[in-house]
Amino acid sequence: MALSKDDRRRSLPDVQAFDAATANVDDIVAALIVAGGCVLKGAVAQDDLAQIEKDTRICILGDKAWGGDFFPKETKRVMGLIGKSPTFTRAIVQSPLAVAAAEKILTSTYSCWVGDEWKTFVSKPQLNNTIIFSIAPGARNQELHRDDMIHHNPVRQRTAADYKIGDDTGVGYFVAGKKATKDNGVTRFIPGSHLWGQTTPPDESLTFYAEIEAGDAFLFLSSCYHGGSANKTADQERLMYSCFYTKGFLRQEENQYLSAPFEAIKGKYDQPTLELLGYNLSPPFMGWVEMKHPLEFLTGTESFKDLY
Ligand SMILES: O=C(O)CCC(=O)C(=O)O
Ligand SMILES: [Fe+2]
Repeated sequence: MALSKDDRRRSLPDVQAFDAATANVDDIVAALIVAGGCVLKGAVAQDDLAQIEKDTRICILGDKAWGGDFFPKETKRVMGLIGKSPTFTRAIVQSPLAVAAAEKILTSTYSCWVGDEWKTFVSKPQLNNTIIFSIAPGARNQELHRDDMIHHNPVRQRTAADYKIGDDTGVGYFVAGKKATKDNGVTRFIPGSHLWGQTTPPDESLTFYAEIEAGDAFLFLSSCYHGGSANKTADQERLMYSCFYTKGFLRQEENQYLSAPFEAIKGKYDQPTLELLGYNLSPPFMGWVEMKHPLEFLTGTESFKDLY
C-alpha cells in the first residue's frame, strides 16, 4: 500500500556525507540504498576544476536557451565532454570512487542454460551521459523527476531492506564546479524517494538541498526524485559538472560514438576508459562489430575478451 505524505515526511532518511579520500565504497552503497543519495567531500582537486572550466567555458557561453520546459531558460548546458575535456573524463567520469559505487550498483550478473551448460555472464556498467549545468540568477526550480525515466524503469514501492542490487538503471555523479547552495540552485532531492512506487508523485516539501563546496560531489541513484533548483542570487553561477553511469546492456542516453567520434579521441584514452565510454562488450554478445570486440575491430588487436 502507498504511504501517506505524513508517513513519508516522518520516515525521511538521513543524508550521509563522506570524505572522498577515506570513504569505503560499501559504506557509500549502503548510504545510497537507505537515502538514494549522499555527499562525497573533496572528490575533485581545485586545479582539475579550473582546467575543466578552461576547456568548457566557451561552450557554456555559447549554449542557447532550451526550447521546451525541462530546463529554465537561464540554464546553460555543455555535453559531449569526452571529446571536449580529457580532464573532465579523468577527474569526473573515471573517479575511482564513483566508478566503484556504480560497479556495485549497476554490474549485472546473469545465468542461463545454453544446452546442458549453466552459463554465467557479467556485464559491467558504462558511461550514460556527460553534462555541465550552469544555472544563472533568475532561474526557477527545475521540476522534480527521476532520471531513470529514460530507461522506462518501473520502480516498485519497497523498503531499503527490500532494495535489490539490479533495481536501478543508473547512478548520477554531480561535482560542484563552484560552491553550490540552496540560494544559488544546488541540486535538491527527496531522500528515500528511490523506494517509492512508479505512480507516487514527487513532493516539493520533502526535498533536501545537497549543498556542496567546489570539488565536493553528490552521488545518487537514478530512481531518486531530484532537480536543479532556483537561482535566487543576483550574481552567482550554479556550476555543476555531471555524468551518469548505466548498465552495460542498456542504451546510453548520450550517444558517445556520435558526440565524440573515435577518430577524435583516438590515442587520448587508455583501454579501461574506452571500455567505460562504451567501446566494450556486455556479455553475452551485446555490442559487437563484425562479431568482434569493438576495440579489436578498431585497433586490430586480438587480445580482447570473447563475445560469449
Ligand atoms: O542541474 C541540476 O542540478 C540537475 C539537472 C538534472 O537533474 C537533469 O537535467 O536531469
Ligand atoms: Fe535529472
